[in-house]
Amino acid sequence: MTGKLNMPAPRLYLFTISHYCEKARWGLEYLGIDYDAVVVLPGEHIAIAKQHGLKRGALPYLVTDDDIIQGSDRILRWAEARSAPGVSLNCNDTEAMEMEQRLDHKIGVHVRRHYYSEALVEHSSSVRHVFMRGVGFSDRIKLWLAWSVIRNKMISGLDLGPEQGVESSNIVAEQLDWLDSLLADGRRFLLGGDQMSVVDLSAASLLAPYVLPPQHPISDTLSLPPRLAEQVAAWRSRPIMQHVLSMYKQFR
Ligand SMILES: N[C@@H](CCC(=O)N[C@@H](CS)C(=O)NCC(=O)O)C(=O)O
Repeated sequence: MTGKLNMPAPRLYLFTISHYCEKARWGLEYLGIDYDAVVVLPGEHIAIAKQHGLKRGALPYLVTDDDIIQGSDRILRWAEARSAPGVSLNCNDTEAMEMEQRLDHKIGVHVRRHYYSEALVEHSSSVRHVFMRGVGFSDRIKLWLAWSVIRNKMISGLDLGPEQGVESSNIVAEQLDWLDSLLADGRRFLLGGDQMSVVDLSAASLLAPYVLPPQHPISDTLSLPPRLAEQVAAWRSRPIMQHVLSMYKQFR
């Protein structure tokens, strides 16, 4: 992707595995904003963020000519302000913003903890495999060598384990009930109306790891660990999961 009028395109710093990063990528692309993706290694991400003057290492962030925008929600609002007339995700609608925050803080956090509590604790090479996607040979070696330290830091930093996995799974299930209830009146989109909004895009990207839509950029690389796969198979027919698949099919 290239910038316009010889201006470099903004750079989106991301982890390949992160569903928040997928949300930002999809949002930028849907809103027609050019960007260059910079895949960052876990462990190195804090130092890279510091080099950019950021206090926190959290990805995604977007580096533009004159600003750094950190957080998928802020990136989407930045992009919406620059999108072509008529192209919108309703990012500034008050109800949409409240629902997006709920999705980011409940679904986003607990889908991640649910997945990692089994995948990183019991099948950590499958997680490393995803982090390796999109990085060069020497970075792969670095990741390989540092993996046990990174894994342990993630396990303590994200508070992972069997009980925590069950706790997060229950929290996600409550949120799925809420999302199913929104769709119960037959609406096409979570916010109502006749266009995809930031609410659909957030719900879809943050829940996508459970159903791995074929249009998802890492659907061929990410695999669910066995118990999670079995649990999620029972969720697949839920209206919200069908909605996730449908949003990906139509808009990704
Ligand atoms: N609410 C934030 C969450 C971002 C977030 O938690 N990013 C994780 C990856 S999934 C991260 O970079 N963690 C590493 C860190 O915070 O140092 C967003 O929407 O961007």
